[in-house]
Amino acid sequence: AKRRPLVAGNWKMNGVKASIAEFGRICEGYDHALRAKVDLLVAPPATLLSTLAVVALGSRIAIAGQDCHPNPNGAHTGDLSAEMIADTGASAVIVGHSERRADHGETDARVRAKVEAAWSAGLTAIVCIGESRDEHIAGRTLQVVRHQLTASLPEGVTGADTVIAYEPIWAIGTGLTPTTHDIAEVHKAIRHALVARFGAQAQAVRLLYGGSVKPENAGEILSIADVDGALVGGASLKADTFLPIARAYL
Ligand code: G2H
Repeated sequence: AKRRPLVAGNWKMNGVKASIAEFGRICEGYDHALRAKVDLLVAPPATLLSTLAVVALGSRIAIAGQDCHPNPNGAHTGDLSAEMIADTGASAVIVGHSERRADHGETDARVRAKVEAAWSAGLTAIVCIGESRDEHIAGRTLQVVRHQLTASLPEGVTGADTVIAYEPIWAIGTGLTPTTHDIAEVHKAIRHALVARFGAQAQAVRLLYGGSVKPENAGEILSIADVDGALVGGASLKADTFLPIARAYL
């Protein structure tokens, strides 16, 4: 199965009204040549979702939330439901990012419930998994990642409703990246586990690498077999660093 690459930007807790112009530059830079080769997505903070969804109209850049609550509504002060995310014009939502797992104690079971909520709202779930530094050093990466996959994904995953992002926690925002050999090995194991559980339809699920992706290393990382794109944090905040990552596909 030939999967269309996806370069996704995760703005995390960055971005105010002044950032709308920068997003406009990202849209302008997503030209005909890039659109022919790669999908682009930006996940801004929730305060900018509706605005960026409007700015993105016509550019074909997808907008995503960074998290959603598992429940459809109710007494959950400060939370957003998947339906609310979809209502802004977003088409996807990131769930289970390691920063959410760490800062908010999110378990695999809760991530799984969020994936189901995302699907119910018609959103594509971008599910993040990845091992810690200690697990990496102990050589437990594949074991940890396989377990997270099993526990974080509901039944019925397809390429249309789910994207997997492999983000080694020790590589996030640190400037460190695994070797291309290590990334290839983990992505191969993820693909294998997905197909074993969900069958042939899992061949269409895109597997992104995340963690300190920048223009300087994008070419090497994005050419690895079974890497179908990137989840980009810091480098997604500026058109000058985000677009060159996508251009690795030209
Ligand atoms: C990993 C990544 C994007 P960064 O969290 O989700 O962030 O590219 O800044 O390491």
